[in-house]
Order: sequence, then C-alpha cells, then structure tokens
Amino acid sequence: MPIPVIDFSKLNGEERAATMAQIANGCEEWGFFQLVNHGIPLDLLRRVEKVSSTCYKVEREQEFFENSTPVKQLNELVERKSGEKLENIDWEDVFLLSDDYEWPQKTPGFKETMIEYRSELKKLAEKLMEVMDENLGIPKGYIKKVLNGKDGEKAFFGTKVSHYPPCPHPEMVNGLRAHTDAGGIILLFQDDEVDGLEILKDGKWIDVQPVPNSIVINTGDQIEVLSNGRYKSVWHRVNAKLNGTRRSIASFYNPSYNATIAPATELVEKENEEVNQLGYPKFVFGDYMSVYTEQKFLPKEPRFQAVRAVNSKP
Ligand SMILES: O=C(O)CCC(=O)C(=O)O
Ligand SMILES: [Fe+2]
Repeated sequence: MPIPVIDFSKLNGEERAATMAQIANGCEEWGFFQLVNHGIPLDLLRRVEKVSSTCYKVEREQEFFENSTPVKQLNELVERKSGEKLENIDWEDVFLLSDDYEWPQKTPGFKETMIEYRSELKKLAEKLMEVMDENLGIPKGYIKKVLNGKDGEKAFFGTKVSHYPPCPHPEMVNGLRAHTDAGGIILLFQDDEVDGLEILKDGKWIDVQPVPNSIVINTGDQIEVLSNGRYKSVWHRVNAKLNGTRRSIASFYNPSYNATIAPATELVEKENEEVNQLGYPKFVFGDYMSVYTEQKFLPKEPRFQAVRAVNSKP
C-alpha cells in the first residue's frame, strides 16, 4: 500500500477541488503524502543532491566511521555477542541548517544552493498551510499566523541534512528511531534509490516509497493540536540498511518558541469547550520543546499531558 502521491500543479486548474480533497485525505488518513510537480525547479533538486552528498563525503563520512558514537557502540555490542539491539542511538549522520547557524565550509556552492532551496521550500510550506486552512475551514493565513507567534516573533525554519551510512548489522540498530515530529509542517526530499523511511499505518509499518523529484509532506504534533486532532502526527522511523548511503533532507516549519498553540476555536465544538480541557491542551511551544527533547522517542500523549500540567500551574 503506497502512500498517496499528489500532483500539486493541479491545484491551479480544473482539478482544484479534487486535489484539495486528495490533500485533505493525505492529512486526515495518512499524515504523510508525497507531492510531485510542486514547483521546485528540478535543476535545483539536482544541485541540492550534489552539494549534500559532496559535503557528506568531504566533511563527514570519515568521521562517522572512525569516530562516531553509533559506530563505537555497535562495535562493542557485536563483540559482546549478546544478541541485543541498540535502543538509544541512531545510525545517522546529521547536520542542521538555519539562517542563524554556522554552515559547512568546505563544499563549493553548498551555502548558495541550500539558501535557494530553503527559500523555495519555505514558500511551498506556506502554500500548503493555506491549503490546510481551507480544508480545515479556518481563516486563510491562520496556521502561518499561529506558527509565527506574536510581537514580531518568527516561525523557525530549519533544515536537517541526514545521511544513513551502510550498516554492517542493520538488525542491531535503527537508522532513526520511531517518533512523531514535534513541530508544524515537515517537507522531506528523500533519496530516490536507497529507501528506509516507514510510517505506522493501522498498526503496520509501511514504506514511504521513493518517488523521484517528489517532496514528502508530513505534519507534526503542533498541527495535531491546532487542528484539534483532525490531522494526527504519525509515527515514522528509518531502517538502517546493509548497502547504500541514504540521503534525506528534512525541512521543518515550526512555531516560534513563544507561539501559543491550542486547538483552533472553529474546530472545537461549543458544547465541548469545557470537555476540551481533557482534550488537547493550550501551551507555549518552547515548553513543549523542553518536554520533547527528553521524550522524542516516546508516545506524544504524555507530552501533551506534561505541557498541560506546566500550563495549569498557578
Ligand atoms: O530521514 C528521513 O527520512 C526522516 C527524518 C525524520 O523523520 C526526522 O528527521 O524527523
Ligand atoms: Fe521525523
């Protein structure tokens, strides 16, 4: 059962209504879908692949295999022959980009290419938010406004460049442990050859099948709260693989730390407003992140409980 693939260009033509419905279905039933014809130039995608892979090869790969914690821990476990699995670590190399971080230095064209890419993806994220506003029946611009917070705050737009190197014992470690994403909207440009990303759907892990030139979209815990549970954040994980290095580039459109997150009033039934105290909480995103950092790989419900507790302190 492949996850939905949606032609985003059809949003501007006769098939707009059908496309809106496909996106609504992707958000409500899947939490993950793939966009093709999304408007990001293909030559830009090719350049992004190239600079990311080069950067990994030149600046990261040797360090991963010679010095990284997952490699050390896996070697120790193999020596112990205990048959255990590494539960607290990921077989992944990551570097994070945002407007304010230091960028990799040694790969020609990296910074220029990724700045261009991030600006395109941010626009795509904002278009998607408007589609979600419309599908949810909340005012146009609502999601963007909430994520951007008050008082000139800005949403956080980050990009995580990941490589999952080949692993000699993929049964003993995850590429990335199962989790739901903390934030708002996530846009993933994944490897079109090496697979490994899976989502939990109706109790089964299913592949997010690589589709060349597509952008995989998913929604995080904050959209679940804001949509009052209509758009659930979905568990996903990356399997380690014996062969091939998998590249994935995830961009996160997250709330600013001061943004207040709560179910949109339009989506809370009036008579349920009081009952809703037991539903999704209202909180400040920074508080949620303090909890998430500790509990990323655990179920989200206790995280919602924990921020409710913070929030209800006198
Ligand atoms: O690498 C991937 O495909 C997924 C990455 C991911 O889920 C994350 O960074 O939260
Ligand atoms: Fe994720």
